Amino acid sequence: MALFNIFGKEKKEKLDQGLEKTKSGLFGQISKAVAGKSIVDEEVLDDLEEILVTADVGVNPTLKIIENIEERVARDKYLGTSELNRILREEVSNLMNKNTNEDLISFDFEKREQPYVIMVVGVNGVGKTTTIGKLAHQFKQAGKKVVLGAADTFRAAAVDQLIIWSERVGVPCVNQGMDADPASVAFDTLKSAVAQDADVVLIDTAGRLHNKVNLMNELTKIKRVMQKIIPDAPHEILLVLDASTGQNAVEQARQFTAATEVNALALTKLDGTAKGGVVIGITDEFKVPVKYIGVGEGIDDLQLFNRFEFVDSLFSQK
Ligand SMILES: Nc1nc2c(ncn2[C@@H]2O[C@H](COP(=O)(O)OP(=O)(O)OP(=O)(O)O)[C@@H](O)[C@H]2O)c(=O)[nH]1
Ligand SMILES: [Mg+2]
Repeated sequence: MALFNIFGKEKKEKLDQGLEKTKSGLFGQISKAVAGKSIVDEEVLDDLEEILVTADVGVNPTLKIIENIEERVARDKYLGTSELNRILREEVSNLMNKNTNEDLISFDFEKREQPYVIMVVGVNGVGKTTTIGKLAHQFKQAGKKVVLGAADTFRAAAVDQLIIWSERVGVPCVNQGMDADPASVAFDTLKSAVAQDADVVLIDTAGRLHNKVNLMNELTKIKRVMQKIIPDAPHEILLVLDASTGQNAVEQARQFTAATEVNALALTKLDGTAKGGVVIGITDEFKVPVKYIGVGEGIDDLQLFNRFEFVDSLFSQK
């Protein structure tokens, strides 16, 4: 399988490392819950329920998982606690695979007539600009011509931050400085991308609070203006969520998906958090696919999300 090529191995190790805290939290708790017990009984299931909720899997997905395990226990009264990790792994995979979209395995894609436009949205500090830098790097590595657009003109230094990333990656960044009209920057960026026959455009936007109506209206305006150049743009509205905020990230996903046509999710900062279980809850609750995950601050620390690899890293015992 293409997943385990040379780069795949390094990538998998990075994912294993990134999920370390979630994993040790989850399995440490499970080991405690089953200590001295040989079979999965009511008490073990109660403890497991609490552990999953605490690991930020979310209440509804947790209940689904527990119900399924209860059914297995009803069928097999002597289900051993030594089986619990394997069973949990199966139930988590089933839950995550229900959503039938295929996971992407490469940043490469066929040449399109016009550039593929990704507009990146999300609240302050979740990792939008960093994700754009990392994505630009991945697309460039895949041989794509990338153009960035600095449409976060709201915060001092936001434009500079994107320019620094564009220099690191070696791709152009269209900007009009701070305080410029974001829609006008987006318009210029698309114009320039078309003129250069670019493959991918990444548009940074200001971190907006989902409950601020006028800021949401601004996103709509950016979109409308972009469509004057590329009628079906943006092709991807990528909502960036900070996994380390756990259930807050889920709440942001609810609000953004209700207010804008988000069609892809990126979950950042999976490294260093014990709240990685949030990925399970998000793939269960939203039809919008998790497409990218951030596993560190470095330029290479962004991966295409793959459910199989994720579950494997979460449950593999070394
Ligand atoms: N550990 C870790 N840190 C990350 C990751 N992604 C982003 N960060 C860090 O999160 C911080 C905020 O990232 P930004 O990219 O500036 O976030 P933003 O959403 O653009 O923020 P605003 O422009 O203020 O709305 C930075 O210090 C990043 O290095 C990740 O996957 N892992
Ligand atoms: Mg930013």
